[in-house]
Amino acid sequence: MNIAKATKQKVLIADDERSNRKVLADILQADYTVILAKNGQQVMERAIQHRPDLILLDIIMPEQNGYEIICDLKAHAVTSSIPVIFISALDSVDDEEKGLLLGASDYITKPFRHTLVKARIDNHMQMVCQRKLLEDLVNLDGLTNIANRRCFEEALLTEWQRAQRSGLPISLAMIDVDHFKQYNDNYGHGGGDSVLRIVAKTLRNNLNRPSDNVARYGGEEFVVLLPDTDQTGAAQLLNELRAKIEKLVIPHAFSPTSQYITVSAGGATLIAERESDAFSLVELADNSLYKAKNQGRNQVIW
Ligand code: GH3
Ligand code: MG
Ligand code: MG
Ligand code: MG
Repeated sequence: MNIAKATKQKVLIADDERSNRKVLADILQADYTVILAKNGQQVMERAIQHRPDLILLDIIMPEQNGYEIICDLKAHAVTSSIPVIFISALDSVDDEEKGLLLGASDYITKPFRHTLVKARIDNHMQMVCQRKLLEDLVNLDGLTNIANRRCFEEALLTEWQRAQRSGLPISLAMIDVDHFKQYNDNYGHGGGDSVLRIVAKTLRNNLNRPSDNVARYGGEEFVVLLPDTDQTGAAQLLNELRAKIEKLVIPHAFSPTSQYITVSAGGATLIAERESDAFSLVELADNSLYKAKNQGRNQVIW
């Protein structure tokens, strides 16, 4: 399968010896963005900062050895799924077995033939690329490129469990484009699709925290999930989002309530009780949305 690469994939090379780092960098830098690290601390810092697609890890290093470093990588949420290949002078099967059992994707012994190392790394990068593509296909909405409903429901369950543990409030809002059927009927389905893309982008670009989530729930309906956010903060954010969309001033001459594209939003905030159901939050938000529609649209009801 030929997968188009929009940007170069990133490889992190970790070795305490400068000459070893250089050999690998020389082999790889034509095809990949190369990041270098010379000890465990730099590996963790740079892996978290740059999110490389692959890590090439030496084993014999002062301070922390490669076996210890891979354990740290696998234990950290941000780096746990980055594949690691050991490249080591340790050439016994016991060392190789230990490396693979600790979660390495491959084990290459030094000295190595450059073309073979390059070919193996290319194969791994191809797999990384295919996995990302599959993850996107599973999690993203094809029209708007934001999270889809499946991905949202997974995030909701995770955040709900977190909220049950923390006792902090969790907020959710359903957002629905007003009089969108009239828009489609008069401006065409393609025009409608463009509106959905712009609305999605506006919602995504105006969330405040990394933990805030937006997804396309279905049709012309979006959902925003705001962990650790109380009703006052959430309603205020939603009203800002509503105003941002109104200020796009996308003409909608056939809307009975405004000359422009507007959205209505309904929200709910809960403290997640032990035995409670995450989807009660969706239901409550839906009820609020119904009220926002009935009370004239282009408004937020909590
Ligand atoms: P309200 O203000 O009460 O929400 O009215 P509405 O017209 O927005 O609601 P209604 O549910 O009657 O119509 C929603 C429309 O959204 C109808 C449907 O064709 C359109 N729609 C749903 N998904 C898509 C899509 O992916 N692209 C386009 N262009 N339109 C879509
Ligand atoms: Mg070394
Ligand atoms: Mg709708
Ligand atoms: Mg609608």
